[in-house]
Amino acid sequence: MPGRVENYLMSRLAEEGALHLALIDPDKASPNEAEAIAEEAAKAGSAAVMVGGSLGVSENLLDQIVLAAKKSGLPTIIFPSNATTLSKYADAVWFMSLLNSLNTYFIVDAQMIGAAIVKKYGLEPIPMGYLVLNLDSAVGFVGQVRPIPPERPEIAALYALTAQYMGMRFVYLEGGSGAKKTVPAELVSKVRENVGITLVVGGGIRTGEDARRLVEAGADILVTGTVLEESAGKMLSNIIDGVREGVKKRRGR
Ligand code: 1GP
Repeated sequence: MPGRVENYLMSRLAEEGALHLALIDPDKASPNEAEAIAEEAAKAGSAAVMVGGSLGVSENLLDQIVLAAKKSGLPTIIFPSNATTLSKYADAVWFMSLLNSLNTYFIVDAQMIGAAIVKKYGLEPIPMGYLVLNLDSAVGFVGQVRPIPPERPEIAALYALTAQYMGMRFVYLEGGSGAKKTVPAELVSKVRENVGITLVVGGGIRTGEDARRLVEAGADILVTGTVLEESAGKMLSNIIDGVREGVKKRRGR
């Protein structure tokens, strides 16, 4: 059953057509920087703050970043890289399975171990299929990913459909944090044509134009991390304008 944060996201999505989430990596931002980014995100119109990263994340660091980000008033959602990268101060957790990992640990075992902690902390689990498209990223390496051939977007679409058929309500197309290029818009369109669940896209989004293109192609939620760290949140209004522009273009078609 959807909980409070998921319902909030879905009602904003219905109203606004597409959303932006600000990602903070505890290995890269200090609590003060996290507080500043989250405040900018709230002002600019982001829907929530995601906290997580593939390397160098401890529960203690997560706690500090979540507490700092919460001052913005935005909901905080953990973006876990492992069974114990969770914080009791967060509102929710993407309860996600790395669908195209070669290792069952990242598909279901880490989740089994983490489930006890999610329950104990009372975190709202939001079920998500996670698809990491390539190996050129920390998450691809750590998650032992089997990359999707770029010329076969239908494979990504079928993984996304699998997530939907398994009852996951969100699917995330991950291009890798700091990627030089975003997930291709054609891939997003291909997945969009095939699934009805909420489509999240992230990795390498740096400009309003990137955001517009991906939303126009059918992304429901965009995630940006690196560009916010680099600009201390200053690029946010640009990106959110791009999200809104993408919604207009999509609706005008
Ligand atoms: C990483 O998709 C997210 O998991 C965000 O990527 O840091 O490139 O914005 P960036």
